[in-house]
Amino acid sequence: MKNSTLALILPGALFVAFLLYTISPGSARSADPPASLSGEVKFEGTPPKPSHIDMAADPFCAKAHPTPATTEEIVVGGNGGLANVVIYVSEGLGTQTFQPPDQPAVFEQKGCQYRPHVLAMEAHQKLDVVNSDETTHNIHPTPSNNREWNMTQPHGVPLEQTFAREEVAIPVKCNVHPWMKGYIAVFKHPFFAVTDKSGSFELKDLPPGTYTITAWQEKMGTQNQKVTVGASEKKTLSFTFKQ
Ligand SMILES: [Cu+2]
Repeated sequence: MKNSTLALILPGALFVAFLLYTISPGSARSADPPASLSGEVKFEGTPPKPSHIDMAADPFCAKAHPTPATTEEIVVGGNGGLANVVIYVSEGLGTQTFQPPDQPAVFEQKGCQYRPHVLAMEAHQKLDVVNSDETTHNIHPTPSNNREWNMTQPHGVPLEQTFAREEVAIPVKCNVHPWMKGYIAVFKHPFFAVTDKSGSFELKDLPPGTYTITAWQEKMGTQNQKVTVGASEKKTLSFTFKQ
């Protein structure tokens, strides 16, 4: 008799516990341990030869490069890794919102070139524009989804700006030195990376879900891949650009 009562009560209690678990506020989903995506971006074929930049118009810039600087539209590393590719979540985050980091993003003018050549940052994050050169630069982003600004920056003078909206990617130029070209990609979430010469990237702390991952390259455009990641899952993804 006792055993059969228990046999009735126990499944019932488990069922109630299950109901409480599934309808509890702050669903278990948001507490799921995050996933990560890593991989490589490769350039297939023979990379175009970068051309020399003639900086003779500004003696400071010319002197900064005993070996002439080269164009940076397509930068390929020794193992075929493609640099300056922005990898980011373009779809799948729904209505989630993210607080931008307190740390500013830094865009430096050094040797009359932008460092990094491609910067990725968050909307409303502070942008520190640094002029490390002993010459005057002019920094002029030409966005299509943000406010345009255009400022002269003498050596060592701080300059702080921000972008309000997502945009991949904003071309940046210098009206003093026409060879200076760079890009700033702006996101409303923290799930982005920029490849170095190894072509490798990692997107960390992704909430489990299904995403479109986009790879953007300034000359070769964009590529998309769909991916689903579960809790704690570490997946790899690769992109290949050819020209
Ligand atoms: Cu300049």
